[in-house]
Amino acid sequence: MRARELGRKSVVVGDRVSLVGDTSGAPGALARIVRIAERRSVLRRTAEDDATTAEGRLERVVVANADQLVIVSALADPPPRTGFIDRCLVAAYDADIEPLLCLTKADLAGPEAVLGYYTELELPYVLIRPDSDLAALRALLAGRVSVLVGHSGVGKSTLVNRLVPEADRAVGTVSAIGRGRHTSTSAVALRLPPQPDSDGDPGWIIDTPGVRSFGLAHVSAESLLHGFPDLVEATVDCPANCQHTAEEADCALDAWVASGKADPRRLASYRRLLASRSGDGDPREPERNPGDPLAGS
Ligand SMILES: Nc1nc2c(ncn2[C@@H]2O[C@H](COP(=O)(O)OP(=O)(O)OP(=O)(O)O)[C@@H](O)[C@H]2O)c(=O)[nH]1
Ligand SMILES: [Mg+2]
Repeated sequence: MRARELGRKSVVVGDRVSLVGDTSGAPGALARIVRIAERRSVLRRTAEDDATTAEGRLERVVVANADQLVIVSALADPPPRTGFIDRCLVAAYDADIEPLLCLTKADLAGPEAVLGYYTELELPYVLIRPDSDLAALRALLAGRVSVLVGHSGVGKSTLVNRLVPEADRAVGTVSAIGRGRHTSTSAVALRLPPQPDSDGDPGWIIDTPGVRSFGLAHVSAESLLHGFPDLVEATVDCPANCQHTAEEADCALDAWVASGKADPRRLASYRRLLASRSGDGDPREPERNPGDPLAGS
């Protein structure tokens, strides 16, 4: 239990804490959390993008001390949303956590459309199908604390159960309209099992509940751009105080994209994010980009 001296400070999954009391872990043992160690990283999200609304100010710490953000997206059922992935990338770079794209349900659809959108990013990725060998993923998870984030029903818990056979995470079904049922309701950190071919630390994996969106009200407009490393270079040619919106007459991003140096869909996605922060975006489907496969579904 939390000690009273912690006050309102919350303890989140991934926190390193000091315990006082009976730390045997035996049934009935009681220990108090008396101190939370300084966090190496903090992954946050807000309920909405617009910091001027109450929802936008409602900030949640997803996990502490993660080294890697595993962005889990199904290739179908539910369809991938590059706008959502872009938001996760912004959050990862903002929190100084390395991103890894994990594309599940590769048995149902090909990854070409999603990977094509990210070609200029050198974003590490893994493809997962029910029978796939997980050695490449295990190698990327080794020695680090990784947190899985993604929409409900993309297969986060299914993957955790394969990586940690005794995890016994509940797995849900995806409804006819392609939405998961929010099967997981809390984040859980699990130690990955040691691998026969390696004596190093296999790392930790954190399963989290599916999220509908990934609000970024806590990220400054300037920091949003860090989620778009393929665009960032162009902005040195922008006039002073350029906001990089479509209304800026001399924003260098337009010429950058026009000359083929970046995908126009990436610029459109960045500008959609900028707009949603000022309350101008589409609040219903903030993470959907028009170019997404099955975007109309
Ligand atoms: N075809 C196929 N189905 C999969 C794959 N991975 C997971 N599924 C199915 O997708 C459904 C949802 O999986 P879950 O693991 O519960 O998804 P989740 O991301 O944990 O969902 P929440 O806990 O609601 O956030 C289950 O019916 C799984 O069997 C895959 O690689 N291929
Ligand atoms: Mg789950």
